[in-house]
Amino acid sequence: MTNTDALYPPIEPYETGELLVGDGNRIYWEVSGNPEGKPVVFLHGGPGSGTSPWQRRFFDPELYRIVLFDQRGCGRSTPHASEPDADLRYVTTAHLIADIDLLRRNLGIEKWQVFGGSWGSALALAYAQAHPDAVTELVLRGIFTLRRVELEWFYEGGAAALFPDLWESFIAPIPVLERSRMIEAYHRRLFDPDPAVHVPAAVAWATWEASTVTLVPDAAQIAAMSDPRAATAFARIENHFFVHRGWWEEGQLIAGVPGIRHIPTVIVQGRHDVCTPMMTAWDLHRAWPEAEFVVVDDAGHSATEPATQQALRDATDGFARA
Ligand code: STX
Repeated sequence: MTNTDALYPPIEPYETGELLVGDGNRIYWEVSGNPEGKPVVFLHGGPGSGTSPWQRRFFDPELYRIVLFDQRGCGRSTPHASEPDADLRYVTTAHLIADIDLLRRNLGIEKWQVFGGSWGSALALAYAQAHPDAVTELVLRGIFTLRRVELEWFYEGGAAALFPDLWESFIAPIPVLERSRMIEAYHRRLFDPDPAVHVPAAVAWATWEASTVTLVPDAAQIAAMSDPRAATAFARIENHFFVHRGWWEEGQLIAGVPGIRHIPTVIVQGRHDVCTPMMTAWDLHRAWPEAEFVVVDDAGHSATEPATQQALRDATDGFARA
């Protein structure tokens, strides 16, 4: 699915499990690498995309104890948000932050590195701001903070300037009179219990995102993300978080930098990121000049591109060897 030449070789987990987090939710988790190594947790994007095995490979397996988990409702976690009558009442930012910290304590980890891209960068900032003493370092990629301007850019027409052809497919499931509020219009369809309504909407939503996150379209990534089950969970969970603006005050994550600025941090941003454009990484950099700021000139949004992978690997190698 992905060019992973810049990454470490494929590895399998030495331990996997399901964490009971309450509210009927079970969280799939796995640990790979060195059981005695430096702990790191990988926070996936979306929200709602789930983890993939290649994401273990950002970390030197001799030096890191690598924890991946699927956030509530997606990946191998249950109940899955693709179920026709899924109820996402217990899927909120506060729940995800509590799950991360419960997982940390269950694994017997006192402090860990937090690595997150895209939505994972927002969740990493929020987790670090809630639990600064549990975080040794942060590696943040494709910075996303769910501000109004970011959502309007990607889901309400800004990015149509660059992808007018793909935008037509994104707006197709929504009647013309509802197109001035796409996130809300999608919400009504994505949460309709009838698969004949929610599946095509979910596939259109996920296809828009999958088709615009790389410099060059990646057919395998688009196919994987437009699988009906994966697309339904991804689109529903993303849309649910966006309708609720992440349960944050506007600008809260960047305003919260003073509480975490002592944490060693690397920010990696693709220059041509259309999904989470560089304006947000720049605002974070301005608020947090001590954090190392790496702009990858030949990359878009996704962590599947080689130059971004190299920059992320440099960051994790640097922290492991410091
Ligand atoms: N969503 C950003 C995000 O986290 C606003 C994200 N978008 N696409 C992805 O993640 C994939 C890399 C899973 C395609």
